[in-house]
Amino acid sequence: MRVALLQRRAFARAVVFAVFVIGAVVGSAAPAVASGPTTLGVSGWQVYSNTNIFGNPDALQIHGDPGEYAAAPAIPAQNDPGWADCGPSSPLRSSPYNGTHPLCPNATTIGMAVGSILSGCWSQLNFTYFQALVSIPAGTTISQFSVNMSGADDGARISLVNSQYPNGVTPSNGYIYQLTPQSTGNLASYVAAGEVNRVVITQVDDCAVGNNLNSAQILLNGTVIPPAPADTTPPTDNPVVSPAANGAGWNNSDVTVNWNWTDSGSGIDLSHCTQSSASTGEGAITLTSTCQDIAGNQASDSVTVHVDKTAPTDSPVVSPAANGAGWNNSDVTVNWNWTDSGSGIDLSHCTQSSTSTGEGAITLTSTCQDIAGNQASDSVTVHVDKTAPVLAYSGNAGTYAADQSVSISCSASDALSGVASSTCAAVSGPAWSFGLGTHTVSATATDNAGNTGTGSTSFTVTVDANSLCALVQQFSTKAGIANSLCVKLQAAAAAAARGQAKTEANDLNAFDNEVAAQSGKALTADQATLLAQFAAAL
Ligand SMILES: [Ca+2]
Ligand SMILES: [Ca+2]
Ligand SMILES: [Ca+2]
Ligand SMILES: [Ca+2]
Repeated sequence: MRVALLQRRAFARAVVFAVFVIGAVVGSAAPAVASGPTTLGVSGWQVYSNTNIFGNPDALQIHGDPGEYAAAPAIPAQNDPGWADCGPSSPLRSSPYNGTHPLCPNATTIGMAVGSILSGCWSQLNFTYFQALVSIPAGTTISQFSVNMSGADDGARISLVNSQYPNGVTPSNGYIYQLTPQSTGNLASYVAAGEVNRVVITQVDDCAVGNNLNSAQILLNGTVIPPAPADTTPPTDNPVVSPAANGAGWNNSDVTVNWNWTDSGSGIDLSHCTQSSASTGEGAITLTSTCQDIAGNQASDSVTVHVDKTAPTDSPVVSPAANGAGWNNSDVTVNWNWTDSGSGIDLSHCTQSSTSTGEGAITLTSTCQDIAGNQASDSVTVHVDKTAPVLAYSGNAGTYAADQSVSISCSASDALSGVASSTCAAVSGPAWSFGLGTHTVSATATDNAGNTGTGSTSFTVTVDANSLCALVQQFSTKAGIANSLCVKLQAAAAAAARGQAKTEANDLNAFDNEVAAQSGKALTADQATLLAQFAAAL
């Protein structure tokens, strides 16, 4: 009686404890979610044998009490290599009893009945794990789900992993132990249709001599789920490249392939399927995905993408080349010489050459696109001056009397490249010094672009009696001589005005004689010669 009372109190406590273990992390990847199975079925059980012995943290002497699982190691991941198929050749466990007996000789029901590796009861614990994969087609109504067990020595709990509980859940009504039925409660709310649900049993042994889980079967809506039909067909895929290649088959950014694996039988095993792959780098890149269904059939697929992320580059050549001062004096053509090491340049989207028009600083621009759609642009500024410098003479009176002064200035200007060199020179001096008659001066100027301009101007030097008289007055060192010579010139002019050519000739002859007489005296010899020449022109 006293034991019975203790057990009732412990049962109440265990229920409270169980509430807290809902959602316990079981350390496993979620099984397949997408592209779910089409046939209801359950895989054979697998076993994970753990021969470690743990201290029992649970003071209650109830076989399989939920408090004992606080000592249990984490549930092994679904693909942990320690899992072994149940069946006649399942692993043996070294133990003092039934040491040669397979751990779980029946893949459908487990059928574990081996000796305990513990010594005594209550103080030591040993845990054994079993897992099965339940494929439930989409659209299946799930009103009841349970794991029905028998001969559980000493207890067991159920954990479920699916898309709803990717980290696993251990429902409070998923425990069986002394004083409870050998079947879980209804776990329907923890199960998902349209995918593979992983069912894990953690079996605990807390007392020698036996260590048993005679039978474990999974029920859906009151019926034992049948073994999954043989699935010998590997998954198939429907790869979608994103972003899609352009019409020429090229991408200009990294590419992602979503493989879209589906499996018509047991469903794909997400933990063994590459869902998407992303390219890195450039060039022809082959992306590969492998995928396995729950039955272990494997498929693989590859997609080759062509990625070019690098824009074309150019090597512009200016023709004709600018001179040393950076100027051209004719229209300039730039050959851009675009190249592309990836997809190649798209000629229909590349300016191959550009030619300037007009003058000044002219910026020529070219854009170029490669086949993958990467665009580049470049500019070259050329300096064009086609206009020659302008030469201008100023201050030219046109006609100068012999005693006047000539002062003509010359300027060269260039509005674009500027004057580089010029022969432009001022013309200045006494009119007599240029000699009688018409004189033409000219000059050239070259700009920095190499254009040459020319300019010229003309003036005429004349003489009459008055201007020759003025010249005599400038030359003669003696005023009396100058006066005498001027009287002769004025007399000649008066005679000419009267039409008396003979008298005029006599007067000029007298002028010449006096000039000759004064050569080397009041006049220099050169002055005398020049005055005689000018008088002859009257
Ligand atoms: Ca036992
Ligand atoms: Ca398949
Ligand atoms: Ca490129
Ligand atoms: Ca110019």
